[in-house]
Amino acid sequence: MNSDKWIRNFVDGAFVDPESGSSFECIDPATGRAHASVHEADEALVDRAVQAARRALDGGWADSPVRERAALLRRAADRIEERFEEFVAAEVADTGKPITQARELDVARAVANFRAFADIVAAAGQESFMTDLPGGRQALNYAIRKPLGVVAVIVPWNLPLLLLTWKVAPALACGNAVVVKPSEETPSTATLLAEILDEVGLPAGAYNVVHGFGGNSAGEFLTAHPGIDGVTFTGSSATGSRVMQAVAPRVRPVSFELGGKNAAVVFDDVDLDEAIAGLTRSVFANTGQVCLCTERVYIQRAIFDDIASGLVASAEQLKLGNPQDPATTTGPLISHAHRRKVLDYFALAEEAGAKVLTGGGVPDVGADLRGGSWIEPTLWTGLTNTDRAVREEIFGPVAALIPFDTEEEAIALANDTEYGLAAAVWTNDLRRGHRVAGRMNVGISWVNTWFTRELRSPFGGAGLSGVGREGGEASLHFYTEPTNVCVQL
Ligand code: NAD
Ligand code: 6OD
Repeated sequence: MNSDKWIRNFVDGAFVDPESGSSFECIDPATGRAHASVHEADEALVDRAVQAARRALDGGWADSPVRERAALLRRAADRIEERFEEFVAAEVADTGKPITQARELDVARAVANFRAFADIVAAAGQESFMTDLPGGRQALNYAIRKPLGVVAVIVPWNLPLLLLTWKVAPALACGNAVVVKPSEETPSTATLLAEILDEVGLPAGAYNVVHGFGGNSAGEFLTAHPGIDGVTFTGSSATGSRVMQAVAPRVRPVSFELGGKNAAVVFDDVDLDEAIAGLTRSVFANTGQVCLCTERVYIQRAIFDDIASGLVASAEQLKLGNPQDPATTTGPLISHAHRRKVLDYFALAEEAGAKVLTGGGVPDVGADLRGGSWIEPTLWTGLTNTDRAVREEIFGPVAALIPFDTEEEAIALANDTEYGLAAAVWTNDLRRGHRVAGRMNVGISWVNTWFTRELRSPFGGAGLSGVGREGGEASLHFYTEPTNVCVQL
């Protein structure tokens, strides 16, 4: 063990350790060195967390006034801002992501998530309907929204705090108690958040963190627990399917935000520089490890070479290196295991006839970082929609560039996938932009932008990309159970 730092579970308002004494190492992907050890929750500790959550609900949290919950969320946002650099450091250590990104995206968005859902819950109304009855009488229907209950929150490693708070903020806003299972790769910020929520006065048991892996570990212990009332999960489609099976016997509601194989469609009327800058972000942000990243770029034939050469130039300008350097743009992949998966796709693409325009291998990032899971930003031509590297999610800094001739062809190519998460349309013809964006079979379809987020809008995916939506009212719906009261007047 290279580090004395221990990351602990948080149950019933206190940091606790499991009886089993089992633990695992937390690796800094930039160096490959362990930076902390994590206590792995056993089944008994997960059970204690679920029971503590139930007690918090029954003890009054479920019935607490909305304005108090909204105020608590705002205090949490303020407190994260006060301890901003601690969160940044923790996120960088767990993920190897550039410090600039951790500041500007990950932690900033955690603050925004708490503030947004405080506002959303405070402004929420309830639907009501008058029903005409025979004889001129009427009935008044209105809905009372109660918390869903004990919510299992399972999140991945790519944007750990952003994705966690995107679920925890609305869940708490609606009066639920949560048991959080962060990714085994990135346990730190969920644990720091426990300190914050305790400091701002959240009742013991309303926020619990259990650490561990998926199968036969904390993830499965949690989803199979009879005491949970619902699961909100972000991760791969394969794991989503397993979680669905785990909750199926007790028919619990699920909200799933899963994988993507997202397309960009670039029309020949576009502003080239703007499109190249946007595509560079959408392909390479977070080293391609954002579910919304573009892995398929369809380019109208007349500008194919211009876009391809522009993208190669910008890919080659990305600065890989020390995450602590504010000039670094691109970090490593999350782990060596994930890099093996991405490199396997590199090999598969080349076997299928891909021409590698740039990248395709492992970069030399210098002696200090050589143990990290670094990979080169990569672009291919020569592949088609039938190739596995164009059909399956890779989750790395890589895209296939594919030409098209007509608008109809571009739409068909973009929609030719089992996923349905995100798309981006690049054009200077706004009528075309609206038309094509609306025909993309995805949860979010951008025009001339990427990863621009409105937290009041529904967010999620279709097909292999997920079940349900969160964001704004959609979150309020998932995290509550309505009781319709019908009164004959
Ligand atoms: P993953 O599915 O391997 O793991 C996600 C979480 O589930 C982790 O906490 C993991 O420990 C847990 N888990 C694994 N097996 C489990 C089981 N059997 N029962 C319960 N929990 C289990 O995903 P990952 O590798 O951490 O993340 C990358 C994937 O997440 C990609 O596919 C990416 O597209 C997807 N993702 C989707 C979104 C979205 O909003 N749609 C956002 C981020 C990431
Ligand atoms: O922005 C969000 O709310 C969100 N859920 C983003 C998901 C990114 C996937 O990696």
